[in-house]
Formats: sequence, structure tokens, C-alpha cells
Amino acid sequence: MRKLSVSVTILQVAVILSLGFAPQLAGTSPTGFNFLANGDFETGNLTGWNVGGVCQVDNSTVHSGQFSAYVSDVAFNSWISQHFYPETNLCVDDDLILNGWVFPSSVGSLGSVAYPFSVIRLYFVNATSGDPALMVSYDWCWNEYENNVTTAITFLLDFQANQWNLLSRNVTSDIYSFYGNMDYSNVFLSYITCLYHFSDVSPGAFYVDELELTSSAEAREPLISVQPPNTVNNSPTQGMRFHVNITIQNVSNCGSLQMTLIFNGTQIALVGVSFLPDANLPTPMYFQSGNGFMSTNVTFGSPIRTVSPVTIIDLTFKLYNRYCESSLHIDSLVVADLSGQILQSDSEDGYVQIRLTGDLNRDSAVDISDAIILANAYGSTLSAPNWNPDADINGDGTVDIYDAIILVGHLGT
Ligand SMILES: [Ca+2]
Ligand SMILES: [Ca+2]
Ligand SMILES: [Ca+2]
Repeated sequence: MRKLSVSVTILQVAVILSLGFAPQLAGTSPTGFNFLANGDFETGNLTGWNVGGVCQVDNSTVHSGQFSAYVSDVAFNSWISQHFYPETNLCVDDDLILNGWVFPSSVGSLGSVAYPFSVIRLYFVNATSGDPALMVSYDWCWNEYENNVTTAITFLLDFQANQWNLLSRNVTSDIYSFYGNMDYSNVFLSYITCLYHFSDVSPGAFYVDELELTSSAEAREPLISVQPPNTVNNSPTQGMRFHVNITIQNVSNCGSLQMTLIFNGTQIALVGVSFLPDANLPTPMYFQSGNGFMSTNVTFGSPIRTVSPVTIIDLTFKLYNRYCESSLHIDSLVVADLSGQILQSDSEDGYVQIRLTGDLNRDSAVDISDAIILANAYGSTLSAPNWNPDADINGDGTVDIYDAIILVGHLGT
């Protein structure tokens, strides 16, 4: 996966004039789920929002419902903002759609110095490092500083003062339009802010209402997986060892993991457990390998941030004989963030299928007993009463001479 190599410090300025009412890819909500809490402000307060400076809910200038939010210009900075990670894990590639209504007191370019700017911004971080990755700024009132110096992808909106203006943007398309259609899956949305900056001679206050942030993807839950999902081997030796990994992905702030792995303890034994990566050595940890299960409770010293799978546990299994068919089932999974808050998570089990080619009766040998089984099914096809899928060694839907040749070739193994 390519990693986005930009950072805020080296971002170029993009000033892309665009019309607030121009047709956008936005405007509809693919899933209908608004990731912004209280975006319509109908709670009558700023519940769900972080507030700086002087902001309040208003009931006189409202787009819909009974309330809007008012971002004043009486403080040096005033803003309302919402943070998104760790729970939502929204990425640029998730096709983020931002909709809302803005009622500005001032619009357009306001010159070179000491003028305010009024914006709605989205900040993204690199999911691996947590460092700022990029920022998208939607401006309707700006000064020369904001226009030329700021380190953002900036869209100057053609809003009208003292009336409601529709803000409808496909944030993902806006980012693509600047950086191109590359892989941004490691770039998480960190927070959104509705910001008035710099109180001086010009008014910059504004109202917002009906703010919606939606995604083409549901918020992706942390996923714990067995990798590889399928372990297949057709020429095992007795006591053969094999590895499977437990991986984690879609996390931006994972602090701990509890899980149990259940497997067929009569066919395989767990003989090794190591925790990765070294940078996040778990404390404490324990495991039990009897009776076909392994339980662990891992705490990470620093949070794991990743969208793509990262190995956290490397398991070594040993084959008792030369046959194993076992699920590797992840059970009792609890994923929590660094503060201990439990995250809704998902898991994907693995499967092991190890059998000698020609060992139709699964007794770890290829001998006359297997040849008899094949003989009983000889000449059959899928619909035949004597069809035996085990006897169709080459998997072509017929038990015939070709399967017999394969079996004979493995006799005695
Ligand atoms: Ca409202
Ligand atoms: Ca056999
Ligand atoms: Ca066949």
C-alpha cells in the first residue's frame, strides 16, 4: 500500500475556485448515517461538539427545525468541532460527503491584513503515525493570509452574505482533484471544525445548520483476523509445524485486545506464541494451549494505528499426525482503545486443511484402504449415488483413471 507522503508542513496551497451551488457528486447520503452528532442542533444545545471562543445555539436564524449554531466573531477564535477517531475510522477513500447550510455575515476576499476568515475544515491524520496528513478547508470569507499561506487544500465558496447557503461537497473527490486518485486508505478523518478566526474590523460571524457527514462505507470496525485465512497442505509430514498470525486492522487507537482462539486440539497442538510488533510489547500476557484453545489479554504500551492488517500474534502449531481439518475460531473478542473504552469490533476465523494427497480416509497414510474407497466410487460423477468427493482427487467432477493414477503415485506415503 502506498502511504500518503504529504504532511501539513509541506502541503502546497491549492486555491480552487468553485461555486457553492455548482453540481457536486455530493448531495445524497449513501448510507443515511450521519457521523456528526447533533448536526442539526435540535438538542437545543451544543451537545456532541467541542466549543471554543464564543459559540451558542440560536433559535432566531434557523435553516430548519428550531435551532442552529452560531459561531460568533467577538473572540479571537471561535469554533465548534467534533473528533472522529478512534470509533469511526473514516478514511479519505471511504467517499466522505459533507452537507450543510451556512448563513454568513461576511463573504468573499477581504484583503490582506487583519481580516477574519470563516471556514469549515476537515483534518486528516496518518493512521500509522498519528501525524497530521492533510486538511481540507471550505472558505466563504477569507483574507490574503488564508488564501496564500495556509497549508491546506482550500476551496473558496461563492456564498452570499446574510442568507442560507448550501454547502454540499464530496470531500473525497475534492481531495482527489488535488492529489489524484491514489491510495488514501491509511488517512483517517480526525476532526471537523466550523471556525471563525481573528476578530478585528470586519464581521465574520456565521450560523450553521443541518450539518451532515456521511460515507459510502459504513464506519469500519476494528477487524481481528486469522492470516492466512486458509492453511492448506497436501504433503504433510508427521509433527510438521505451521504458522498462523492474528492480525488487526481498521484501528486508530487500539490499546488492548482480549481473545480466545479455539482449534481442534486432538489434531494440532499450539507450541509457540509470540507477540508482535516489538514496539508494542504486551504486558501482561498469558496463554493456555491445552484442550484446543489459547486465551490472551494483551495491553499495548502505545496505541496501534493501522488500516491495513498488522500482525500482533504469531502462533506456531504442530501437527500430531499427517491430517488436520480444523477451524481457527476467534472467540470472546474484546478490543479497547487506549483509555479502555471498548470498541465495536469484528473477527474473521481461519481454517486449516492438511491431508496427504490420496489419504481418502484421513488416517495419515495412503494405502489399500484408500484405494478401495476410490474403487467404490470409480466411474461416478456428481449426481451418482456412489459419488464420493474425497475420491475425486483432482477435483474435476469425475472419479476416473486420473484420480487412480494420483492415488497410486502416493501409495505408501
Ligand atoms: Ca436545526
Ligand atoms: Ca488413508
Ligand atoms: Ca477426478
